[in-house]
Amino acid sequence: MIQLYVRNGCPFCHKVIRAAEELGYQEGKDIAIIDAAPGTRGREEVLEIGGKAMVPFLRDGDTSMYESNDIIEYLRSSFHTMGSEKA
Ligand SMILES: N[C@@H](CCC(=O)N[C@@H](CS)C(=O)NCC(=O)O)C(=O)O
Repeated sequence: MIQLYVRNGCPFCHKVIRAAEELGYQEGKDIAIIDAAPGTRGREEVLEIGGKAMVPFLRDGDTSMYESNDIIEYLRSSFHTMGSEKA
């Protein structure tokens, strides 16, 4: 499942979450939304995987990325693949 690391009060994170919802991703089923606020395990994971303490951050298997616009583009292009996997 795609993992999206976010934190409260981050407008870029909210933009990505909104886009995921609009694309039809269902939280807990298609995408896991993980809190990466300072002091959380999520924050440590972002740092370990991506090397920077920045959100939003997406991980999908071996793929990982920062930048909300890139994440939205990735979600858009992955949705079809994901749909065929579910079928
Ligand atoms: N250009 C980035 C900006 C992301 C960004 O500025 N994120 C802020 C939170 S809104 C951040 O992670 N700051 C560092 C921190 O929280 O430690 C994007 O579009 O995703």
